[in-house]
Amino acid sequence: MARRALITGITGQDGSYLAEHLLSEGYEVWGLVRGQANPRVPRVRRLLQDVRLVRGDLLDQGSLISAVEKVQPDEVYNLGAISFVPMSWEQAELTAEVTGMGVLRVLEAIRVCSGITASRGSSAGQIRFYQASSSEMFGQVRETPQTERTPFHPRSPYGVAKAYGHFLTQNYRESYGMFAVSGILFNHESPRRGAEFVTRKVSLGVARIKLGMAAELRLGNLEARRDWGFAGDFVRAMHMMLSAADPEDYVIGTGRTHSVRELVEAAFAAADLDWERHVVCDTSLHRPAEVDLLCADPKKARTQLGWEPTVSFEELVATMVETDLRLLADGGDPEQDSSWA
Ligand code: NDP
Ligand code: GDR
Repeated sequence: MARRALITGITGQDGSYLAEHLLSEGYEVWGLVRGQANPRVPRVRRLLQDVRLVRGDLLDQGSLISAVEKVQPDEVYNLGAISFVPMSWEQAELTAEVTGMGVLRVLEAIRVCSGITASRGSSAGQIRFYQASSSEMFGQVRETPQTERTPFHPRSPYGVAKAYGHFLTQNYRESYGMFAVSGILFNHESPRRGAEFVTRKVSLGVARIKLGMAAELRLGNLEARRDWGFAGDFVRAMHMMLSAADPEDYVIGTGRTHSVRELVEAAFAAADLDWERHVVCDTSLHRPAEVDLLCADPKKARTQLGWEPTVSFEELVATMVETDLRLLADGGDPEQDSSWA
């Protein structure tokens, strides 16, 4: 029988790539969707025709228990979150509820549906659980590159909520013997990235300027450095973690770091444009507390899982710019995410 996976966050960037990957591995894939008329659902239905949908919300414990009961998954991937860091200052409580407490609710749904109690731990045939942890937990980094042992110092309500979910996942593993793991993923991008994140904002901005639809691109802190990889590579790592013999946490990143300035230079160069003529630095886009430098040490994932990234930073940026040039030239609407088609 095909293995069955339940993915929260199916309408997001990673949900789509993970669903495609699991389908290609022969899985039966279910996605959790919230809302009575979620505008992203038609996009999921178009792109991921073989994915089945089940209703549920990370804010609603009962709905998650019902979803796990209905789907009877072998694996649960918790990708759902409020994931845009600036929003976590504006709606800190909601971020704590969705991005932090949502992890507790999914773990509880699995625990309850599996009949696991403090005195009756988990046994063979258990549901395996993946939590989408984040390099934002490292925040003001204590060492570079960051490993599974680097201490956390989150710099946003988002990072704090992710740290809660991370420790809770570890705690359910230790308390109940659950196969529950966290992937500490560094930034990963693609043409399906939300337009609010800097890579997509830049690739769309470059495309608009190249096509004469805009003259400038307003950005915040150009000096921040990130370890940017390709989302398609990173979802493979999620699956590898749940397919491993033992439940362990892993850092996933490329091991290379670039500044936002370097990202901008590469993206404008890919369209034969001079970035200095178009980019405007806007201090209103700076964050209350910034994460200055992130760079992964993915050695554990490489040696224990055999995971390697396949797409370089330069290829990623060029692909995103080319895709957005095509999308806008064809009259596509990035708000409707036509680049998913
Ligand atoms: P996206 O922002 O693209 O997707 C977030 C998903 O969460 C959407 O499907 C959204 O669904 C869902 N969601 C939001 N609120 C709720 C809720 N109350 N109940 C159920 N689902 C909800 O994120 P990504 O795909 O980029 O990231 C996936 C996960 O990985 C996130 O948890 C993110 O924090 C984490 N992460 C991402 C990294 C990256 O670089 N992309 C790096 C490290 C971690 P809806 O359509 O209903 O809004
Ligand atoms: P990040 O991604 O906060 O790292 O979180 P984002 O792309 O939003 O920012 C990266 C860096 O770019 C700087 N920056 C800008 N960012 C945005 N969004 N818009 C701008 O105009 C701009 N100008 C400069 C930021 O200050 C920051 O330093 C992402 C999310 O996917 C999280 O959910 C995930 O956990 C982490 O990556 C790892």
